[in-house]
Amino acid sequence: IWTGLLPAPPLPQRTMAKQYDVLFRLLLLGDSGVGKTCLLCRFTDNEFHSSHISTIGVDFKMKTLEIDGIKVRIQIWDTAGQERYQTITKQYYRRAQGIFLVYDITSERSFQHIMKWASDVDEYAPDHVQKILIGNKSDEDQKRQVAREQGSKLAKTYGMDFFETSACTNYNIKESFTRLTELVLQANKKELDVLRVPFSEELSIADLEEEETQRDAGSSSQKNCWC
Ligand SMILES: Nc1nc2c(ncn2[C@@H]2O[C@H](COP(=O)(O)OP(=O)(O)OP(=O)(O)O)[C@@H](O)[C@H]2O)c(=O)[nH]1
Ligand SMILES: [Mg+2]
Repeated sequence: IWTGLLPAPPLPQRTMAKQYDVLFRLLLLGDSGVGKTCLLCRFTDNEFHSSHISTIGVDFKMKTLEIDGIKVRIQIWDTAGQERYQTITKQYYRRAQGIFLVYDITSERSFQHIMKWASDVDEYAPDHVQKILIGNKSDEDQKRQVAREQGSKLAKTYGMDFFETSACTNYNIKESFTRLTELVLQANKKELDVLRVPFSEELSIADLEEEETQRDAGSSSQKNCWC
């Protein structure tokens, strides 16, 4: 059947469906190899890769969650843990509203480095940024070097929530992403009330954010070419 002359279907009208109410940026930080990219892939695509392909610079994925009837679009920035990318990755701290500090329960070293990551956050992220501590690879209990209690004690010292997770078995993944998003939502409640005025205005704010995101993505892919 010749369909070449059929008109293209109309583009979906952006004004018809409200896609989200608010957009937040979350950031994944921690040493190389702790599983930041795997946590993100598990959360957004329900996938797990057993090979370690080090992230170059930064990358991001999006997901929408509904919390208390509010559609929250989260843009999750996945940073490279390798030292040589830190000049780039630090540029992303200041625009984050929530940060995951990630270590690997089979690596004492990655746990000790949390102090360094936390002090970088103090220096480069906004004051009101929400943080949670993640001890990943909880499935590898036989190789454990960091006791659960050590993680929860450190989190307490910093006043953060704490989760042990496994990107491999999908343990506590949705819970930890949802928790950080809830914290950010609570912390930004005032601004959110401003956003929740007339529907048309809400949408245009969302559109602006979307455009900004596309610009960000453009600049991030340029920065990804770091070789
Ligand atoms: N057993 C187990 N292995 C995991 C888990 N999460 C990640 N890994 C493995 O750990 C390695 C590193 O994972 P990545 O997600 O690439 O680590 P990363 O933190 O993004 O590393 P950089 O991008 O270099 O900063 C990979 O071989 C993963 O398969 C987990 O929950 N359990
Ligand atoms: Mg990575």
